[in-house]
Amino acid sequence: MKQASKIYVAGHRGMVGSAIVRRLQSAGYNNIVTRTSAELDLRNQQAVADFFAAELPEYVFLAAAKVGGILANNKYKAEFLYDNLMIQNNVIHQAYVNGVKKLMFLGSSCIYPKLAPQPLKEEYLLTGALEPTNEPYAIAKIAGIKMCDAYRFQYGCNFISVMPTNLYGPNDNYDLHTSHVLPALIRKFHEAKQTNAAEVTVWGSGKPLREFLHADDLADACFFLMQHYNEEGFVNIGVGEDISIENLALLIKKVVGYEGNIVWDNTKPDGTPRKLMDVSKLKGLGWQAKTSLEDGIKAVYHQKFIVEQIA
Ligand code: GFB
Repeated sequence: MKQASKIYVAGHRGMVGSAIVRRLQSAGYNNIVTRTSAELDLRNQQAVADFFAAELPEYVFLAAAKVGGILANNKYKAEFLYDNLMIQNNVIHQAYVNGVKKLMFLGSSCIYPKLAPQPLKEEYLLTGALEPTNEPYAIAKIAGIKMCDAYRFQYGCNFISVMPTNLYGPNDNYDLHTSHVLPALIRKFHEAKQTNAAEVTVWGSGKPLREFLHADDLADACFFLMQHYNEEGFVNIGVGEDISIENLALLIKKVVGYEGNIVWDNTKPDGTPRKLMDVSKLKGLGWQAKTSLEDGIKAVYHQKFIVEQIA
């Protein structure tokens, strides 16, 4: 990938795609092609075929997806399966048809079996049943990995896959019904502090363990792997450490400076008990995350609720 190469970042308005665009631009890559979902519906086969034939990108980062937290995954199962399969089938196939030199497909740690041994090694894929709350999303992402591998095997395409752990960062979703836990808790504690609320409700038991990676670290890893990984299978991207939801809530409460109580809502699902990535493959290739969880939470909280609200 050269600085003048034509690079299509699918999903450039999302948290992941926007972080990849920032990373490319900071390295001097300025021939970046983007389309909003209003300009190009990636679920539309003909529209995607026309776009690729007209633009002929050399490299593709496939960061467009329908994503959401545990409740959104559980509620919109049909959309999570249909939208994601259509987006990735269209983009991966047209990348092949139009001779893209290299494509990176981004998945998620929820592809692993619900009760897989921890930490999650790449080889644990398809060794057990999936977590029911996000099975449709996971099935779509597993299909994406297999599609990249099949196109490599049958057509010789250099299509690679990476599986990030739970992410947070700029341009995250803060809608309390559809977001992931980290932005949801930042918003809940911030609003409770502002209104002097006596308590904040956090879903589930607080016992599940999750690993959190800053989107800028993810983008850096993607930029690195786009240059150094050219094989079938996939690479986990994570920090290699996790935290209970209870301790995450306490950390966010501290960062925000909220002094009330936490109440647990056990009617909401816990999801997978634990999904800690084994990042030895990534480390072996020469990459490691930089941002500590506390620093990352401080940065996103400051940007979202202090800087943006003053602006
Ligand atoms: O981040 P989250 O929605 O997704 O939830 P998953 C993680 C944990 O935090 C669950 C708890 O145990 C939630 O019950 N939690 C506590 C909350 N309070 C809240 C809250 O206010 N909002 C949310 N959203 N959670 C998703 C998958 O799983 O992770 C996707 O559904 C994807 O497919 C994504 O893989 C990365 O980590 O459980």
